[in-house]
Amino acid sequence: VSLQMMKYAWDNYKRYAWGLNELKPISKQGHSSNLFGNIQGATIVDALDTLYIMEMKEEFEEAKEWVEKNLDFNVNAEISVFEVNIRFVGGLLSAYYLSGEEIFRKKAVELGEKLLPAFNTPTGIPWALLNIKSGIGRNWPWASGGSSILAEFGTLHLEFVHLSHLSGNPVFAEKVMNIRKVLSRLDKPEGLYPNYLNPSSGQWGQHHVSIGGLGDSFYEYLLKAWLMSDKTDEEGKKMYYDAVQAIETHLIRKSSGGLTYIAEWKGGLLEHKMGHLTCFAGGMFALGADGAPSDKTGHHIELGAEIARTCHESYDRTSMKLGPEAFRFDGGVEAIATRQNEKYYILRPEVIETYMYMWRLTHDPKYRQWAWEAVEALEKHCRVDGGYSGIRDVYSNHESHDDVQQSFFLSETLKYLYLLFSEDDLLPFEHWVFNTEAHPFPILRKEDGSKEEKEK
Ligand code: DMJ
Repeated sequence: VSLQMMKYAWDNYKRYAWGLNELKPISKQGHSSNLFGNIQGATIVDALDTLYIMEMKEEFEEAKEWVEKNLDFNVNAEISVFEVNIRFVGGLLSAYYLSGEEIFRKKAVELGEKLLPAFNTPTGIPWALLNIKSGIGRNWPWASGGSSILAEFGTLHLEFVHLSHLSGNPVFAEKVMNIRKVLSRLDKPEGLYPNYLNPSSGQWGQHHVSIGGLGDSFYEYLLKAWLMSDKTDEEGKKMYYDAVQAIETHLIRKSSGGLTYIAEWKGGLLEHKMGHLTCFAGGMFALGADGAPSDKTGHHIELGAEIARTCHESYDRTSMKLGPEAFRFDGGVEAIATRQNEKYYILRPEVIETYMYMWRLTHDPKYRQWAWEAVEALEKHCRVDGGYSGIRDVYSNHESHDDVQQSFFLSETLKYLYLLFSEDDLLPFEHWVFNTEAHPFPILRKEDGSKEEKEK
C-alpha cells in the first residue's frame, strides 16, 4: 500500500510541480518554502532513496536525470543550514550509497562545501541561516539572544562525517567534532542541554529544554553517531546516555491515566505538553536500549513502548485518527490538543517512525496494527485529487486541507511505512543508520579504516 501511496504522491508532484520544491495538492501547483532559498527540487532529492528502496526504477531514473541536469547550488539564496543538510545532503548521500551513482556523491560534496562558511563564528557553532553565494550567515531573528538552535547545529554530525569519508577531506568531520567539543565542555543545568546557544559568546541562551522542536534530533544524533561509528564514538555514547538519564529525571512524567509523556522544561518549570515531533523519541529509546548499561536495556525498550502508546493515544483521541501537532496533559485532558493552533497534522512521520522501530525491535503485532490505522486515516483524510495534504484540525468532522505535500512525507512517512510492512533484512539496523530525514547511511566499519591504513 505504501508503494501505491508513494506512486500517487510522486505522480502528482511530477504532474503539477516538477522541479519545484514541494507540491500544493489542492491548487495543483508548486510550493516554495523559504527554508531552501532558491535551491529547487526538494521533493526529488528527498524522495530518491524511497524510490530506490521501493524499486520504482523508472521514477528513480527520471529523478537522477533531473539531479544531473538541473540541481544547481550556484544560486544567490539564503537557506536553512539544518534543512538543507538533512534533506539535500542527506538525500544525496543515501542515494549514492544505495545506487553507487557518482553524480550523487559529487553533488553531496559540492553542497557540503557550500555550507562550510556557516561555521565562521567565534566558537565554530554554525549560523542557522546562510547565504550560499556570499557566505554570510546569521541566526533566526526570533531565537533567544541571537542564539543558534540545538536541534539545528546538533543535527549535522552524521552527514558531515560521511562527507569527509567520501571526499577524503577531513574539514567536514572537524567542524562537527568541534561542535561536540564546545557542547561537552559547557556546564549543563541539571545535566540538560538548553535549546539555545550563542555562537559568539559560547553561552547558553534561555534555559528551555525540549525533546521536540528545537532540541529533538540533537539527542538522536548523539546515539546514531555512536552507532554509525561501529560503536567506537565513546564520547557520543556517553553524552547520549547521560542526557537520557537527565531527561528521565526532569522531563518524563506519567499522567494520572497512566500515560508516559515527555514534557518541556523552562528554567526548572514543566510545561505538560508533548509535540508530535517528540514522538520520535520512542523509537530512539528503543534503538538505544542495546547500548544502555545491561540492567537498563529492558527499561529503555519499555520507555520506547510507553511513548509509542502515548503517541498512539494522541492519534486515537481525535476524530480523524491522525495526531495533532502538540497535545497536553493539563487542565483535565490527556494526550489531547487544547489550543486551536496545535490541532493540525502536516503529514509528519514521527509516530510511524516510532512504530517502525518498535516493530523491528519487539515484533509486537500491535505496531503494525497502529500503523495500519494511520494508513487508513491518511487515505481517508489526506489524500486529495492532486496528492496528499496536511489537515488543519484533526478533531473536526470535515477536512480543512493546508494544501502542502511536505517533502518529508515521501522521504520519511512513506519510507517508514514501507519498512514496517517489509522484512527486517531490508536496510537492517546492523548495517544502516537513518538520518533525521529517514535517509539511510551505512555504518562505517572499524576495519575499513585499518584496511585503508594497511593499503597506504
Ligand atoms: C523532518 O524534516 C525531520 O524529521 C526533522 O527532524 C523534523 N521535522 C520534519 C518532520 O516532521
